[in-house]
Amino acid sequence: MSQPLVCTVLPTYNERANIGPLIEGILAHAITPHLVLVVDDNSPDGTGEVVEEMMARHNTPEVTRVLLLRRVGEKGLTSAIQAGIDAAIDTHGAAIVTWMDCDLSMPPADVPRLVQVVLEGADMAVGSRWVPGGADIAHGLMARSLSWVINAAATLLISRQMRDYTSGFIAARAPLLQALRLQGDYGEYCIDLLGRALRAGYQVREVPYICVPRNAGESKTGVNLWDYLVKGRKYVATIWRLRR
Ligand SMILES: Nc1nc2c(ncn2[C@@H]2O[C@H](COP(=O)(O)OP(=O)(O)OP(=O)(O)O)[C@@H](O)[C@H]2O)c(=O)[nH]1
Ligand SMILES: [Mg+2]
Repeated sequence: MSQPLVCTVLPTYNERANIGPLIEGILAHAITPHLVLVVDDNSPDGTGEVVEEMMARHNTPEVTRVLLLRRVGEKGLTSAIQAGIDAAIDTHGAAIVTWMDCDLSMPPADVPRLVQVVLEGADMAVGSRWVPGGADIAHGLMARSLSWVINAAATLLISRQMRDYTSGFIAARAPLLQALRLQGDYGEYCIDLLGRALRAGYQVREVPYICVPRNAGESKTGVNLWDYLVKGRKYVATIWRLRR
């Protein structure tokens, strides 16, 4: 029996120093036929050019392993991931789609651990910092505490089945992603997706992973408390909307 195509969608904005090692790592650890699809919002730092170099290095006339979807005049994390999911399934026929941050905080060696859980029968696997074996050694006390509070509230109000609702490190089967489209601007899309998947009865499993510090470049989320509070407000609103 032929193995299913897995596509990893990589949303990037100014990840020039990270995207090359990330793509190399994903392809080196792949356990099935694997396509890497970078969705770059025309990053001024030249991330797209690095991806083009990777395409020249890894693609052959027989096999495409790396692709670039360059969006011009459009920006946003959630819409970038959704555009990648649509291309992965509709254009390239992926059976499983995974996605992750591109700052190397989510180790590429962990992608196959998520894929394996889906191959074994789950509809969705979620990289989790908050189950035994997982950890967050990337963030300071303030960011970790806020994340802990948000996730504790989500666990309490949405479902006790999950611990890391703001993961952003996901592998899922195509039918689930065709039924549940991403909603929201930034990290709250993940709370929303997991909440709706659990409610619809999909089998969702957490896989522990250790979130490590960003390799290079700048964070787009939080440099100060105000940034976190602005984003946190949307997270809280999403949890409240999905409460049992
Ligand atoms: N295509 C696209 N990607 C984005 C956009 N904003 C952020 N990203 C990517 O989304 C991922 C997460 O961004 P990060 O800056 O790591 O933010 P974060 O993980 O929420 O914050 P930290 O915890 O501080 O790392 C990275 O791969 C970014 O390059 C965007 O507007 N468009
Ligand atoms: Mg990050």
